[in-house]
Amino acid sequence: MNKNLVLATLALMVSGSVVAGDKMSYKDFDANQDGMISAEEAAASPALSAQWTALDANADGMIDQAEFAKMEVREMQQQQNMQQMPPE
Ligand SMILES: [Ca+2]
Repeated sequence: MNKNLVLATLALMVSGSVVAGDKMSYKDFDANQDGMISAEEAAASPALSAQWTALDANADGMIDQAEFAKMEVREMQQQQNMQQMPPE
């Protein structure tokens, strides 16, 4: 068996699991790298499309970096709230 092929397959498995397990960043969503996330690009992520209306604050049909940053801040705050608040 080709050793290089084995190594390439392993590398692919490792990088694939990193993408699946890690939170995606703005650049990962911006597939065509035009600096904006379109609805089409957001469709790659069910979580992102589910939040699309909330994310697109100025309703121009694109999510820019400022809008994406707001979502990240909101998510961080939610996580902090969950850690701080005692269960009801
Ligand atoms: Ca927008």
